[in-house]
Amino acid sequence: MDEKIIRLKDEINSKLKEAADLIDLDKVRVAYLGKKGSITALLKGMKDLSVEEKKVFGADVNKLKAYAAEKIEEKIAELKEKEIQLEIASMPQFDITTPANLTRGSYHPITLVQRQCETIFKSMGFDVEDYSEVVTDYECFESVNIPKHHPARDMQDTYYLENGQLLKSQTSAAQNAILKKYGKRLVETGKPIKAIFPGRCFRNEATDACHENTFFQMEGVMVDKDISISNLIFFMKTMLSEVFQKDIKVRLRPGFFPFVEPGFELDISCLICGGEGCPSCKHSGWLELCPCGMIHPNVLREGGIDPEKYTGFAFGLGLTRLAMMKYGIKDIRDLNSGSLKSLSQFTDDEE
Ligand code: FA5
Repeated sequence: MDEKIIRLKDEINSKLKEAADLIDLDKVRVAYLGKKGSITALLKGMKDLSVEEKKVFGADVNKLKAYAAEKIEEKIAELKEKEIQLEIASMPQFDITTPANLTRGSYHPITLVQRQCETIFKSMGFDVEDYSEVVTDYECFESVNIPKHHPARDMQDTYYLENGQLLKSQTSAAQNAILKKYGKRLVETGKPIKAIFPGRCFRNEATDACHENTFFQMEGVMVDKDISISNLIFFMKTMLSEVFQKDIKVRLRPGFFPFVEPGFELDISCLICGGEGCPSCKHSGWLELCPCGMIHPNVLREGGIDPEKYTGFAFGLGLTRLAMMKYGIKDIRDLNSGSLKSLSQFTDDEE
């Protein structure tokens, strides 16, 4: 074999040995097999040889070319494997014998009472509706008999968007839409309107143990012929006895809301202090829980329902306060705290 070929073969072997990574290796490939590489140059230089010499020398150069290509491929595979092994070695090591953490997430106490109330009302034939959190002034106030500049607006200062919309301060904001949605069916089929609509409410107010700026309410309406205060009291009593599964002291007193006439405040005896008075009930022994009343004729009319033919009741249950009373949570602010330590203690009665 030609000496040049033998030398080149040795050279290639030692360069391949030295190549530490894929970049080095590519340099070797270009140096020997590239367009201007040494082996390519040998092949090009054969033009001056005799036919006999070409046969022998050409075969040897081609053997060397195949040898170099094969060795480069082998080295690529070796370096790639090395890189993989290095990456594996730099990865964190896991002990697969460590026992798995099987802790499950839990429902928020407000979700639990909301679901419970939904189940109770569904069993009494109520539809459950969802409603947006961003509403118009008309939905939140005007449609429920609170015209612009009405003093009742002072009780519910909320957060306004630049486009004039607002974060709903009460679930009553959905009343008008619900009356319109089911009113036609009531007139045509005589099927009463019975709906509840839970939702998050917002108020720009100072917080304390029983007031939050973000809290949940659950509105309910029922409209039919001859609906009276007795129907309202029946549904309120049923709901409370189902939620608490025990006798609780309740009081009904007159309350003013422009969208009901007459209107009531339904309070429950504070279950945190047993009615003695504590920060959770503002030291009164009673907690305002579920204002309610007979829907004002103006509200029915605005919802497309004839108040001469139909009457109805509405209530606005304070779901967040209900969760406080049901689970013995002394400070409403704990519910928005995001503290898993306190929030994960609660479970569904049916679980
Ligand atoms: C209303 O929001 C009326 N829309 C309720 C209503 C509906 C009356 C239908 C008549 C007919 P009020 O502002 O009182 O009313 O709120 C209702 C309930 O929401 C309160 O009794 C209380 O339980 C809860 N609530 C009100 N403000 C807060 C607050 N800042 N933090 C926590 N809960 C609150």
